[in-house]
Amino acid sequence: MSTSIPLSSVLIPHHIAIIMDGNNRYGKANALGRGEGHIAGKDALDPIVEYCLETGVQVLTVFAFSSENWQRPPSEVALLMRLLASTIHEQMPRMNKYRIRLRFIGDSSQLDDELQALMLDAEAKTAHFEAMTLVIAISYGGQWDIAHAAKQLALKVEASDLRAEDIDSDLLGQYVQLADAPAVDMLVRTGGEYRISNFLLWQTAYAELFFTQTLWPDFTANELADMIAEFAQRQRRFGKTSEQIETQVLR
Ligand code: M2E
Repeated sequence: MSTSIPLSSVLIPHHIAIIMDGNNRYGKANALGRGEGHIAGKDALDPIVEYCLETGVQVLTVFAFSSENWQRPPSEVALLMRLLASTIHEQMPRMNKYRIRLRFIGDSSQLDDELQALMLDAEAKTAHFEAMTLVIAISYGGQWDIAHAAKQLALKVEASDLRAEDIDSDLLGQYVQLADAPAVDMLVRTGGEYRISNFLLWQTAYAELFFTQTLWPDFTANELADMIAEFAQRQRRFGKTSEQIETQVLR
C-alpha cells in the first residue's frame, strides 16, 4: 500500500552532519607550513553550504573543534581559535546574502570571552533567517552533550520540578543540543578514518553513515551530491520488503 508522504521528505536528508577531517594531512601532502591545512580547510565549506541550500537540506552541522582538540599542541589550538573567530567574521555577509541562521553547539564556557561574545552576536544577528541553519560545533563532544542534558534533568529533580521515575529517552532527548532540529539523517566523515570520534552521539542514532578517503580541503559539492544520491537509494531500499528487492534484482 502506498502512503501520501511526499517522496522528497524521505529522499532528501533534512539534516547532514560532517566530520571535516584531513586538514593536517592535506597540509603535509601539499608542503604547506604548520597549521596551513586548516586555512585550506576553511574555504572548503562554502560550496558545501551553497549546495545544501540549493538541495533543500534544512540543517548542516559541522565539527569545527572537538572536546578532544584541546589536547592538540597549544600553537595549533591557538591557531584554530584565531581561525574560528576570523571565519565567523568573514561568514556574516554570506549568512545575510543567503539568509542562513548560524548556531553554535558545545561547551562555550571553555572559550575566550571575546570568542563567546562573537558567537552570541552572530547567532542573534542571524536568528530570523529561515533558508537553512548552519550549526558549528565548537568545544563539542557527544558525551559532554548527553551528560549536560542529564545534569539539567537532575537539577529539575533536585528542585522538585521533575520525578526521577518520569525520566525516559524521550525526555532526555528534549535536553540534548539541537533537540529542536530534525534528527541527523546523514553523517559524513572525510579523511579516511572510520570513527564517530564523540561527535553527535544521541542525534545520529538512526543516521546513515558515509565515509570517504578525500581529505576535507579536497571535498567537493559533487562528492556530497553522490552521497545524497546513495542516501536516496538506501531510503528506497529501506522502504521495500526484502522480497521486492529480490524481484527487482531478477528483472
Ligand atoms: C567554521 C567555523 O577547523 C576550523 C577552522 C575554522 C573554520 N572552520 C574549520 C569551521 O568549521 C566557523 C564558521 Cl562560521 C564556519 C566554519
